[in-house]
Amino acid sequence: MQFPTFLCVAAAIAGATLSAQSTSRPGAAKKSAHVERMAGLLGDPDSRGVALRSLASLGEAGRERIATAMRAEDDAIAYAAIAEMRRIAGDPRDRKAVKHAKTTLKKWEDDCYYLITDYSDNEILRVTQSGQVIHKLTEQYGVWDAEALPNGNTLIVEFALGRVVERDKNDKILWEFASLRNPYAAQRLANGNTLISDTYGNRVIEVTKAGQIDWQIQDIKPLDAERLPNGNTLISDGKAGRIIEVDGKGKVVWELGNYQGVWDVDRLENGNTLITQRKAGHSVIEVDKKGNVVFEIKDLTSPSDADRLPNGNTVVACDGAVEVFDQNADLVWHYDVSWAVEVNWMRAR
Ligand SMILES: [Ca+2]
Ligand SMILES: [Ca+2]
Repeated sequence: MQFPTFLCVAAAIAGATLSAQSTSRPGAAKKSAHVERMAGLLGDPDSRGVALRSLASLGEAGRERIATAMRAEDDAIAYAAIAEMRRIAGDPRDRKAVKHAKTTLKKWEDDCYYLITDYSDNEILRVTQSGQVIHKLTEQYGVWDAEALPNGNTLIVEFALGRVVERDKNDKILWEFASLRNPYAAQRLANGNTLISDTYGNRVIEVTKAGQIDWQIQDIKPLDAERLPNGNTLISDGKAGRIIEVDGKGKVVWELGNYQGVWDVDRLENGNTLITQRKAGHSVIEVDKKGNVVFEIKDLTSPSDADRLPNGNTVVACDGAVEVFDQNADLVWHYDVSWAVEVNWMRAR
């Protein structure tokens, strides 16, 4: 005997509805709406902390949203999410959450990478912490500095050719500024301009996308320069072995002197300054505002660049390797490179 077709359809719909109800807990729809609402608040700095705590309390679905936020374009959202995931991993009250958070953090760490400039082998490499090369630009001659841009491109300082270029992942040049005299460093600024240490041109210049010089400071031998959050510019001046901070008018507002082969310089979040002494110094030092050395990594082989990592470790580009040191200056990571002149840690996105 055959049922009329409409009865079969009705029975199938009823069955589907019943089975859906039987597998989902009451309130699940409400909970998922809550996850969505909290995730939507992550863009608001005032609500971010509360939203993350709330997501952490909403089980695996909430934690997955935190995992997504760890890879956000916006650094502030990403770093808050990473900190929250680390907090969950360290909270022993919920063993299932700890396990999930640790797996998530491990996967994220595996996707973070170092951008390494190898001056001897003419390569710019993207290398993960497990030592896997995930991208490589070859035949990059006379390159001293490279930085990975959020758009996936690479800003490259071609020391030997006297120019700074932006290349895409297929090595195509999308932007360039030439007529430089052996520049050593460049930084892409938030406004889209590029800050260049035109070392043998004895100047630091800020150039626009259209190639206009917007700002400059002269009569120095800059090996590295970076624009600080307060708008000033931090410069290592190789001529005088000094580090200076200049304001928008070029006035020196802070200065430390007498360093041996001063090279790379970074202002740290704690207000201290990280200095790489390439030649006679062979060391990386962290100094406070008055120049007192509060941290030091000694006996390096011709270091050119050092960066402080978000976890407090320090990565250094040396002749022969890229190395990471912990807060006791003990070596915790080593990667062989012919001659690393620049390294930048990039978080997974
Ligand atoms: Ca640096
Ligand atoms: Ca660096």
